[in-house]
Amino acid sequence: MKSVIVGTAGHIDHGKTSLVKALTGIDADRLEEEKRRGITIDIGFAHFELPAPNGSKIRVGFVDVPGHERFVRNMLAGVGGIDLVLLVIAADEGIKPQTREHFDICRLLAIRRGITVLTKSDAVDAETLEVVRLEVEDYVHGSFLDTALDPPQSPIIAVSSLTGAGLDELKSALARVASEVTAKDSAALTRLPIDRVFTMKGFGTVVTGTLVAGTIRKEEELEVFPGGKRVRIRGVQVHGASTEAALAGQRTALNLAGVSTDDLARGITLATADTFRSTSRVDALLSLLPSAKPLRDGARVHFHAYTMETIAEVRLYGTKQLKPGDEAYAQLRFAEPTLLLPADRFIVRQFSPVITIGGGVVLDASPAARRQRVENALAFLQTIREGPPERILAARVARRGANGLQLNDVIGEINIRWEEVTKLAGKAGVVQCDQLLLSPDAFAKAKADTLQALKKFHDANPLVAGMSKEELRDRVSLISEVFHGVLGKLTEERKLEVTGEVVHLQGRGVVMKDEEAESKKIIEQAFASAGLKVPSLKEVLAGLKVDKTRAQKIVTLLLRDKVLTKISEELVFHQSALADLRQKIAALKTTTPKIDVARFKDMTGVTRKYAIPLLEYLDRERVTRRVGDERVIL
Ligand SMILES: Nc1nc2c(ncn2[C@@H]2O[C@H](COP(=O)(O)OP(=O)(O)O)[C@@H](O)[C@H]2O)c(=O)[nH]1
Ligand SMILES: [Mg+2]
Repeated sequence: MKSVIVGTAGHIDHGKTSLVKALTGIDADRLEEEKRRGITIDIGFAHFELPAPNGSKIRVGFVDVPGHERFVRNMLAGVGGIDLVLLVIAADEGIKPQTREHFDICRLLAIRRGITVLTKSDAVDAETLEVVRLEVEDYVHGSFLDTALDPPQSPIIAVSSLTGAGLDELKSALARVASEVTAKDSAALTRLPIDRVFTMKGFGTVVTGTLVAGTIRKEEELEVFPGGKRVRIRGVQVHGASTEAALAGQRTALNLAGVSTDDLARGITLATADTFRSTSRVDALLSLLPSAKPLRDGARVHFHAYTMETIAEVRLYGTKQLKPGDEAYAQLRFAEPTLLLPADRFIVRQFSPVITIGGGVVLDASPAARRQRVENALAFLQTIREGPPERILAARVARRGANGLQLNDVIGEINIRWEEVTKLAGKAGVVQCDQLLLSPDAFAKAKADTLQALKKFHDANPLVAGMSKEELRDRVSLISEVFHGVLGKLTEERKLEVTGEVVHLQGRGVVMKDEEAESKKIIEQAFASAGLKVPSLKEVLAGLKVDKTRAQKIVTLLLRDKVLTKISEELVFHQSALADLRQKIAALKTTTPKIDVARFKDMTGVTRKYAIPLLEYLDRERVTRRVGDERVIL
């Protein structure tokens, strides 16, 4: 069943709460003070089901907001997650200040669909109703509530909650519009902005909110933003009924384990764990309402997004002042960290007196910590604004330069699922080194630097086979993933060769003559095929065509490249034999934590003459530790 969230909007006393009750039978004014004073103070909730035009059912959740100007901040906490709005205007009063302010907010939040409802139709005569209708039609002209759109999207409907007139027409219009709105994505990463926190007898901590993305299942663990605390979901309710899972687009209540209400409040967000980061600054496109005063660079504002609010300092990019009705790229710096993601909408209100002055959309929630040149920042934000996704990813990777962007961080930074990341990375034309994404430019530079460093080394050390990996990485100062990616690529391109720990340019390093190369092969094979029962080095060298000094040089190279390892004056082993041995010993650990010489001899088939030096070698390598006559396997 499709779930949509409908918000009310409009001036106080225009009949919003009465309308919700007339439609659903539920009184959304839940606070004692609200009932006593007869006004809505905080957001309230109701729900019902509507038959969709295609015969299925739609579950409609209502968020009823207060119309009083003093409670606009509560209205903002409710409007963030709605899919469509009922703009409520009383026929006997027409457009009033909070009609305008709420409507401005809906437009700034880019709410796409809605219905204009003229309430209290019973309180005016037909002629007055017609005048108000014309006035309202004019007012919403050119907006998402424009009545003249083709095909018709957003009707104006006159109703009376008192007599019931017009309610059926409203219901069928609501069913049509609700069936047309794009449903929230329940497969996306989960985010639940919290609007209420309370304790319930016998349950403990309960939080509620509109699930704006993803799915929340019982027993799942979520992360609290800001702060990073973990909570376990003990129970899930949707519209007052227990369920196994809540889906995006549903009013959701969660019973939480592992937290007290002191750690929670309206404005926090529960989200998929280990994925996102809170941020204290975002780069955004900021629009100022035509009715606002000019906004200067550095001004402080009240910032609202979903259910959170904080104070923000506005840093305009490339201009000293934002004119009414204009928009500009800006960095918003928050008094408190919060979870925000690209494409999130927000509202800003004047610091004092507090009125709504503008809003916008988050483009980048992980801006560079260092101040960058304005042109670069502007070009980057322009790219993010225009897309497409693969170009955005390419730009995000490029700005990380030589250190690249971890796949893990991409997910949180642009809010996409793991499965989508590699696909997008492929389209973006970025280079993947292990779990890291790097721009083609940065990768090309890393390659060039590496070749350059090697060339320099060979020129300075003509008699040395090559450079150790460690020294080379140090010289080019690349992070490990990039360095290994570069070595892999350059090997593939046959520009260099890696032997053990040594790197040399193709065709450089110590050049072996044919006889030497052959001798090297013979030595290597002699040891490789012997396993642990190695021949003596003398024996092997005696059988070679080359003279003793040259033979010794070859052995030195094999030892330095770690193809052979000397474990005592007489004993040399091939690295594959030693690797095998280490593995065998490690595998033994689960069944036999200790081993003595006799057992070792049994296992390997070597004599005592070999066993003792081998065990001492294993001690040195910290594979084993000698305790008395035995070895503990580490
Ligand atoms: N005559 C008439 N009065 C209404 C109607 N709807 C609401 N009212 C009255 O208008 C007042 C304000 O209604 P309420 O729903 O609380 O307005 P809200 O502040 O927008 O939520 C209450 O006294 C209602 O009884 C209606 O359709 N006709
Ligand atoms: Mg009300």
